[in-house]
Amino acid sequence: MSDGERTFVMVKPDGVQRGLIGEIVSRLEGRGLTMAGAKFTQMDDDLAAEHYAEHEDKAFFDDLTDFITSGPVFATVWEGQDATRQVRQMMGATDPAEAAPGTIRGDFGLDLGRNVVHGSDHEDPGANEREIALFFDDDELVGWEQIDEDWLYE
Ligand code: IDP
Ligand code: MG
Repeated sequence: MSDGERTFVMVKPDGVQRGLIGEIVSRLEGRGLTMAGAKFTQMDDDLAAEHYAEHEDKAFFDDLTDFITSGPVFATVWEGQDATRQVRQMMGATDPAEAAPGTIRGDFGLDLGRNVVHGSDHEDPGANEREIALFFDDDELVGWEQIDEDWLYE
């Protein structure tokens, strides 16, 4: 059985514009993770500032919040064993130039400020729950058992 950990994954405006929603969802599904929520939306300035609060003192903060609010995003929640860390591995390094081929950023990105996807940081305890709560009410999340669960987990 999965430990039922949930994590937040968002296709950023560049990923949406480049038609990568399906590709990214497909990779997460293929890995065996279970979608627990999804929302196609455009972030406003307040949500962007809250979501990226840890970076508010950084020189790139204004560019980052301008970019993340510049177009629609696809916000999702995924459930599975060690989901936060597993997704971060699938995303690759923050800078696509350093991201390994085979990772989402390594396969679809070139530039640090256009790295296609966001995922909760597994090294920041509680980041997953905090980010999920920013984007989703409890009743917008669905707990369900995937038909292949017995074949995904020992
Ligand atoms: P992460 O997205 O891999 O968790 P963070 O360090 O949390 O990386 O940074 C958040 C986002 O801010 C990154 O995904 C990237 O788009 C952007 N970013 C991070 N560092 C820089 C920088 O030095 N210059 C410009 N943008 C940056
Ligand atoms: Mg981060």
